Amino acid sequence: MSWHPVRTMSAATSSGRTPSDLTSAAVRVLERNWTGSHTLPATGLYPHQWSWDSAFIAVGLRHVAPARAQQELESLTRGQWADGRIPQIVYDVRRDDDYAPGASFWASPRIDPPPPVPTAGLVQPPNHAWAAWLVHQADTAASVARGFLPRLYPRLVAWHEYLRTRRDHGGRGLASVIHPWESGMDNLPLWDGALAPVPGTPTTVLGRPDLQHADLTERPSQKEYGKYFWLAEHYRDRGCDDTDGLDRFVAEDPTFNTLWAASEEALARIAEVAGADPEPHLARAAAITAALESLYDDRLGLYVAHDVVRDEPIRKATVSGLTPLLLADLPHAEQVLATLDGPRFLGDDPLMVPSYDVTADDFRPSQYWRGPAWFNMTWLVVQGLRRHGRTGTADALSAHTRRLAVEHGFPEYVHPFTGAPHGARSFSWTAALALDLEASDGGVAGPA
Ligand code: 2M8
Repeated sequence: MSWHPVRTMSAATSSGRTPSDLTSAAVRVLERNWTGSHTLPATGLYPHQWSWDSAFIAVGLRHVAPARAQQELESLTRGQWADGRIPQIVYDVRRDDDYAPGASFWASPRIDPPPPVPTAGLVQPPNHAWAAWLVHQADTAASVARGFLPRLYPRLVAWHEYLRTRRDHGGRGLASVIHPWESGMDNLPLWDGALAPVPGTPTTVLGRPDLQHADLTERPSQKEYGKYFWLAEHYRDRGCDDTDGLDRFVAEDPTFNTLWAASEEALARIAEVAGADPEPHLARAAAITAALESLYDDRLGLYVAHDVVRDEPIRKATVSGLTPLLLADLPHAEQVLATLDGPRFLGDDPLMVPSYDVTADDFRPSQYWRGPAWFNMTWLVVQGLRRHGRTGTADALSAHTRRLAVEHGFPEYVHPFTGAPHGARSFSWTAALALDLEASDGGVAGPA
C-alpha cells in the first residue's frame, strides 16, 4: 500500500508545529488502527468496524492512501444486509468479548435472512456516498482503473432505498432512527425525553468492557446502558423488522437526514460516472432538504429532532441542528449561522464546536456527547461554513481543530473551552479529519 504526501506541507500551524508533523502523526494513527481490510475507530475501546467512522476515515485516507480509502468503504459493504441496510458495526468475531453488545448478542434465528457476515442490526448516519465521491475525486485515475464507483454504486443505491422505503416512520420524507446509537451521537441530551419511558431491564447481562478503556464519567451511565440494551433486544427479537412494534424510541435527527441529503447529491455525481441516471438522486436530495424544514425551530434558530412516537419536536439546541448548513439550498441558513455565532455555541469563543448548548443547565463540557466538542461534528460544521462563504470562522475552527488533534494525540473528544482531551486517544476519525483539514486548509493562516 503506497502512502502519498498531502498537497499542503508548508505553512506553520498556530501551535508552531508544521503541518507535516500533523500529517505524519495522523498517518501513524491510521496505520496502527488498520487491520488489513479496514480501520478500527480505536484499538481497545472500539475493536470492530463502525459504519460512519469508516466513511469519515476514508475522507482523510484519500489524501495519503487513496486505494486504502476505497478499500475502507468497500470492506464496510461486506456487511450489507439483503434489505440494503449498511449496519452500524461489522464485527471481528475474534474480539467478541471485548465490546458489548457483540456479534453473539445480534445472532438470532428471527433475523432472516441472516447478514452475510456478523453485524449489528442497527444502522448509523448515511455519510458513505458523500465519502465515496470525495475518495473518487482524490485520485480519479485510480478510481476509474479499479472500477470503484460502478462497483459501489448499486450498494449505495440499495442503502438509500432501505432508508427511503423502511425508515420513513414519520411519513414526512425523513429517515428515523430507532435507537440513540443510530444517531452516532449516542447520549446527546436530545434523546433523554424519548428514552425516559424505555425500560432499563434487558434480559442480557449487562457487560461494560468499554469501562476497561474509559472512565465511567466519560461514557454513558449504567442506567442509559440498560435502556440501550433493552431497545436493541426489542428490535433484535422482532427480527430487526422495521414494520412492527415501533412504539418506544423513534426520532428524526437533523444530522442523519442532512447526511442522507448530501449523500443523495453525491449519488447523482456517482451515477454519472457509473453510467446511470443522476436525476432521481437530485430529486431525492431536494425532497429530503425540503422535508428537513419540518425540523426547523424558529425559537432556537436551528434544526431540532422530532419525537415520532409522541409526534412532537425535541426543543434542544445541539450540534446536530447546525449540520444542515452542509446543504447549499438551506432556507434557514442565515438563522443557523447566527445561532452558531451566538451564546449557545461560539459566543464565548470555544476552541471547537460544543456538542450541546453551553447555556443549558445540563451542559457537561467533559462528558461524552453531553457538551464536549467532537472532531467529526466540528469538521461537518467547518464544511457547512465554507459552503455558505463563512471562511473566517471556518479557518479559525479548522486551525484549532488541527492543533488540538495533534497536541493531544488525536483524542476522541475535547473540552470545548480548554481543549482538554477525553475518551480514547489515537482515535481514527480525529486523525483522518485533521488530515483532511490539513490538506484542504493547511495553507490558510489560523488565529494565533
Ligand atoms: C460511539 O458509539 C458506540 C456505539 O455505536 C459506543 O458508544 O460504544 C459513538 O461516538 C459513535 O458515533 C461512534 O461511531 C462509535 C465508534 O467510534 O462510538
